[in-house]
Amino acid sequence: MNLSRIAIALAAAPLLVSAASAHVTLERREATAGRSYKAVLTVPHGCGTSPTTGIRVAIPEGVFSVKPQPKAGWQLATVSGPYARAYASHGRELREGVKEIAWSGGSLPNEHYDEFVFVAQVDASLAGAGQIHFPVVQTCASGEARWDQIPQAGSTARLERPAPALRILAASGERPAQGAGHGAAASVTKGDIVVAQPWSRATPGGARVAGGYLTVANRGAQADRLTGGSADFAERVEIHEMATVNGVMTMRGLGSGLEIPPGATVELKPGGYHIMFMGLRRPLAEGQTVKVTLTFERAGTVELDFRIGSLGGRSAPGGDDHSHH
Ligand SMILES: [Cu+2]
Repeated sequence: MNLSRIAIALAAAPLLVSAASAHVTLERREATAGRSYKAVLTVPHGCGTSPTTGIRVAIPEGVFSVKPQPKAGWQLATVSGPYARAYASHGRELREGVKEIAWSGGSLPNEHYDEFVFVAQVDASLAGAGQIHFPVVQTCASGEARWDQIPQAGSTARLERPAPALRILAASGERPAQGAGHGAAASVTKGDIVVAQPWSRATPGGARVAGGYLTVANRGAQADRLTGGSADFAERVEIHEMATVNGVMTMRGLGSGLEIPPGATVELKPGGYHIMFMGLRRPLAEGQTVKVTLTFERAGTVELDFRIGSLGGRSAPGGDDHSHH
C-alpha cells in the first residue's frame, strides 16, 4: 500500500465537497403557498468523520399536516403541539400537529449520503413570508451538528451552520388584478376613523380562512381600537398579527384588538397586521367585492366593500403602490 497516496487522498477529500453541498439542506428550496410540499433533507456527511445516528427537524409555523416517511433501519418519532393559529385542511380547522420529527437509531457512515423525507402543507398565509427555516440537529456516534442558524433579515453574511431554508412563492402571479376604476376603493370615514383600500385575496377551493388588508387613519385626539367585525361570508372576523420570531413566521389573534393611536395611520397588510376571515362560507373570487363590517371601540361600526385581488396578490387590486405613503 502506498502511504503517500493515502495521505494525498485524505488531504484532498474536504475539497471534493463544496461548502454549500456539505450542509444539511432541502433538496427542493422553493415551495408554493397554499400547496403541499415534499421536503427531502439531504445529509451528505457525518459529524466530522463520525457516522450519523439521528436527524431531528423542527417544523416552522405555517407548515402543517406533516407526514414523515419511515426509513428502514431507523426509528421514527414525532412531537406534536398546538399551532399558533388554525389551518384549514379539507374543510377542517387544524389547531395542532407535528412540530418536530426525529429519525434515530440508524447509522449512516460519513462516506455515505442519505435522505430524510416528509410531506406537508404550506399555508396560503405564508405567501409573502420570504424564507422559512427548518432547524435540524444531526446526532452522530460521537458529537452532533446543529444546523439551526437563521440569517438576520437583509444580511448576506455566510453562516457556519445554516438551518435548511425554504423560499415561499405566491400561488400565482404577483401582479395585482386590475379592477374596474380607481375610484372604487375610495376611503370610508366614520367619526375620527378613515379606512382606505380594503382588499382581500381570491381563495383556493376548500380554503377556510382569508386575510383582509386596509389602512386605518385616526384623525382624532384619542386612541381607538379595531376590535373585530362581521361578514356574511365568514363565521368570524378576527384581528391578527403576523411577526417573524427567529426567522419563523407566526400569527396570533389580537384578543384586545389593534390600537389606532391618535394622529396615526396603521397599515394592515400581508405579513403584518391583518383581518382574518375565519370559517369561510364560500370562496372569494378575484374581481368580486364583498361587504364587511368592522368594529371600532370608539368610532363604532364601519361598513366596507373589500375588493378581491388575485390568489397570492401582494397589494390592493387596481391599487397604486405609491398612493399610501
Ligand atoms: Cu391571521
